[in-house]
Amino acid sequence: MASSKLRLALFIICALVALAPFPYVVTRPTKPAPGCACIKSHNESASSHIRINYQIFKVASKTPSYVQIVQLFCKTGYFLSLNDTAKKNRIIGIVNQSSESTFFESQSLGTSIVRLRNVVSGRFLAINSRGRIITQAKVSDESIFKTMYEENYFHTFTSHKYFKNKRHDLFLGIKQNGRCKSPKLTFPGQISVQFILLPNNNTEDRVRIMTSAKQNRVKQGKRDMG
Ligand SMILES: *[C@@H]1O[C@H](CO)[C@@H](O)[C@H](O)[C@H]1NC(C)=O
Ligand SMILES: *[C@@H]1O[C@H](CO)[C@@H](O)[C@H](O)[C@H]1NC(C)=O
Ligand SMILES: *[C@@H]1O[C@H](CO)[C@@H](O)[C@H](O)[C@H]1NC(C)=O
Ligand SMILES: CC(=O)N[C@H]1CO[C@H](CO)[C@@H](O)[C@@H]1O
Repeated sequence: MASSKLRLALFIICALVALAPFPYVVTRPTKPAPGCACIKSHNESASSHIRINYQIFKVASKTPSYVQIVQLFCKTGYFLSLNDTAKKNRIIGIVNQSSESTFFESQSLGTSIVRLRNVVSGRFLAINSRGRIITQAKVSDESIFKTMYEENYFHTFTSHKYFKNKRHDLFLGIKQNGRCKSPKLTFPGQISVQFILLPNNNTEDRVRIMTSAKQNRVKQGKRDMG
C-alpha cells in the first residue's frame, strides 16, 4: 500500500518535471537595451531596420567627373533649400526661386550617382544611418545618392548607402508644408519625392553665387578659428 502511494507520488513528480517548460527559457525577462529611454527605444527600433548597401563600395571615383549647378524643384511646389542659420532641420522647401540657398552643385560620381552640395554653405546633403536627412561639412558615404529619371522630367534621389527593404528605397522629399519628408516614410511615385532639375546656365549668376559662397566659407572658417 505504502509503496504504491510512493510510486504514484514519483509518477506525478516525473510527469510534472517532464511537462513543465524550462523555466529559465520562459521566464527570463527580455534584456532592456543598455541605457535606453523606453519611449525612445520604441521608435528607435524603426532605425534598426535600416540596412547597408554593400555595393556602395563600388563607387570608384571619389572626385566628381562632372559638376553642374542646379535647383531642385519638388512637385509639391518648393525649391529644396538649406537654411544654415537654423540649427535643426536645415533642409527645407522654400518658394523663393531667387534665394541663393536653393543652389546646389550636382557632383556626378558615376552613372546615376551624385552628391548634392549646397553652394552657399558648402555643406553636403546626406541621409544618415537612422534614415534622416542631414547635412555634412565633409565628404562621406552617407552623402552619396542614386538619382533616377522618372517619367515627365522628374528625378528622384535615394540614399545609396542605406535602405529599408530593398536598395534605394529611402527618398529625398519635401512635404506639402515645406518640411522634409522622413525618408523612412517615402515610396516611389509619391509627389513629394519627385524633383525637376533646373540647371543654372547663367554664368554671371554662377560666378556671383560662387564668390559669395567662398566669402561665406572664409567667414565661417575665421569664426571656427576664433
Ligand atoms: C532659417 O532659420 C532661422 C532660425 O531658425 C529662421 O528664423 C528663419 O526663418 C529660417 N529661414 C527660412 C527661410 O525658413
Ligand atoms: C528672395 O530671395 C532674394 C535673394 O536672396 C531676396 O532678395 C528676395 O527678397 C527674396 N524674396 C522674398 C519674397 O523673400
Ligand atoms: C541650360 O542648359 C541645358 C543644357 O546644357 C539646356 O538643355 C537648357 O535648355 C538650358 N536652359 C536655359 C534656360 O537656357
Ligand atoms: C513615442 C513616439 O515618438 N512614437 C512615434 C513612433 O513613430 C511613429 C511613426 O513611425 C509615430 O507615429 C509615433 O508617434
